[in-house]
Amino acid sequence: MEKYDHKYGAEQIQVLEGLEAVRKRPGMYIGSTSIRGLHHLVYEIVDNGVDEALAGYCTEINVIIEQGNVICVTDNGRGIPVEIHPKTHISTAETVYTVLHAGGKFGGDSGYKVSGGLHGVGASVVNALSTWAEVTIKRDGGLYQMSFEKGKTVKKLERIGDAEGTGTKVRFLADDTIFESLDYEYEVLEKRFREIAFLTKGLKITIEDQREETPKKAEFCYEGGLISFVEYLNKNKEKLHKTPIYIEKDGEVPVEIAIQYTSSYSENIYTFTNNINTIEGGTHLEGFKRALTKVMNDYARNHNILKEKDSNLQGEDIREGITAVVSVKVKEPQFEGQTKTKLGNSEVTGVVQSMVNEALSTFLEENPSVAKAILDKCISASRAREAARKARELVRKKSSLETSTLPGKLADCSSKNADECEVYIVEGDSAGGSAKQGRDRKFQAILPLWGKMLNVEKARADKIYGNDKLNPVIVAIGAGIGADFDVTKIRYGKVIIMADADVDGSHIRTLLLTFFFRYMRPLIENGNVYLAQPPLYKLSKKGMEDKYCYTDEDLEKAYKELEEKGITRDSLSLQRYKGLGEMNPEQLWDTTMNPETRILIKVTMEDAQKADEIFTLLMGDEVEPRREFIQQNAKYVRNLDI
Ligand code: 0R9
Repeated sequence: MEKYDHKYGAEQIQVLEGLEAVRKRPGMYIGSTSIRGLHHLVYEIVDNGVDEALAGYCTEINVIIEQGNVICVTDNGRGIPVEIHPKTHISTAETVYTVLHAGGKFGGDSGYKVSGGLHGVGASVVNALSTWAEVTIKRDGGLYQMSFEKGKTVKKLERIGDAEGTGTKVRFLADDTIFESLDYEYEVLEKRFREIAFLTKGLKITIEDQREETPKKAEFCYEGGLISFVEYLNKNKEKLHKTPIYIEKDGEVPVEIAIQYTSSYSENIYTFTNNINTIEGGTHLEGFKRALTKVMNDYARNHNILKEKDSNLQGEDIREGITAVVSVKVKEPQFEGQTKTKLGNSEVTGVVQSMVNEALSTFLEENPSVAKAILDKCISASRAREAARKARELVRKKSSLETSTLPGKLADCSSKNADECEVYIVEGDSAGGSAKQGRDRKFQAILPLWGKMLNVEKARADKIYGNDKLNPVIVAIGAGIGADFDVTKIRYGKVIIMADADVDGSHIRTLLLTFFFRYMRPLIENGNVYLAQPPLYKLSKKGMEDKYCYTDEDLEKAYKELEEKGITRDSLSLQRYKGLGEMNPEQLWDTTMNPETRILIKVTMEDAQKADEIFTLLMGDEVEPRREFIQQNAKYVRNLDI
């Protein structure tokens, strides 16, 4: 029997059953028990502080990753209420931490907003999934504290001293029997807090990682809110107008939008609902796009930029080069889609649409030079689209004439079942040769690429079709390109980029990923793109099976394991692979192509924003930020081929 059992009444038993359910099925509450779910715990607690900021009482939130992966979050809000709650007969603070979904309901008419959605599952879920948690509250001149183990109260809320000011501090250690790992990724948390700071004008968020000798730290506070967000996203791009366009409307569904056009060819619209990144878009995005298309066409007509004979600009013409952030607050958000990141509330479309219609047309009338710069760009995008259509027709006609002309360099596989087929896109002819010999020709195809690739960041669609480097890739995959791309037609379930672990290899990887990202995005979204990981080292010794190592850590581990078996470092011979070309076909099969033993890294879209940033940085016009990035990251580049 647990020693606290005797204290619980009927209500408390229900509470315990609730939290037990969370521990039994954590995935239902936080999505997964992977690192993603682990990070959700932190977001959950931080969100409570953000809600207090939105209510107007909190100006600062501090997050610390302490040694041992303990998380400490502090806010300077009013402090969670400490008085006995009339319904549960325990303190409100303890109620919030032990009753599922207690958050907002117990806040009364305090103005406390429930964020809901992806997070918003409540502090009690974090508590249930933590080995221990401790909450300290400063309120009414007192310092209060309570603590928990696996969601159960081990120390009830009590006043432990006096305090100046108000606020809440939460420390917790996630349960390592529930989560796959407790190793928080500083960069992921940092990025999310930057995002929250952009979305919550004026709120200061700090993060500190104390796990290593030299702690990492960052501080975010943006008085400009979404304007600062768009400026940040565009920092390496050439802007068409100096300040972002900003529109805002309060009401049932508060909407806030910032827009800035750049000379780039990509479209970057980020949408948020209650501060949650709605990666899959939804009704707010729909409303925004509709209004944007209408306002721009109306303006162009009214100012004779589009003549009577001209057809309307299409949405995609109008969105070329746009960077926008759309943020809405919805009382009862409905999230749909594969990852529950698509806003479903239908009433939001009209709200966003009419406010953008009104505010944006006023803006354009008042800022004719900005309007002209944007519309010039839209018109040239429209012309390029027309040229691209013609080029595409040509490619299509050609390929239907030259019946199933697969690229000459492609060594295709014999199976026609896309689900089991894979194509290795290999850099260089010599590696291509080894791959062709080493592969299992039943299901593995090889497409060698050579020479300098086209930089797709700097080219519009009409230059991509018919490009002699990219065309073989398009034809081999067999599902079209751009708006015509049909992921159900792909000829291979896995498109695997195999390149050396050196600078040239990384160049070709980035170029191909840029290409897929811009022109075959569903291929990435559908999880069909992979990176092969060739080994960096081979350890060998007479009479011992060769051991391949894929990272420096791998190598260290292998040395240690072998030492435990009495094999000394000196007795081993170490080969460092400089490139794929150095491996014979059999080695290439064993290490990089055999599905039983190889390591493949799946390319995900989760971070489209980050990908776009890096692509733009590495491929775009601005030289200085690129140099900075390379200098900053040079230390991470292993095995530079010098
Ligand atoms: C460090 C992370 N911060 C929090 O978890 C946190 C929750 C919280 C809060 C209130 C203020 N600050 C907070 N920080 C609060 C106070 C009052 C009303 N509503 C909210 C008030 O003073 O009247 N609460 C979150 C839920 C609750 N409080 C409540 F349900 F207990 F009211």
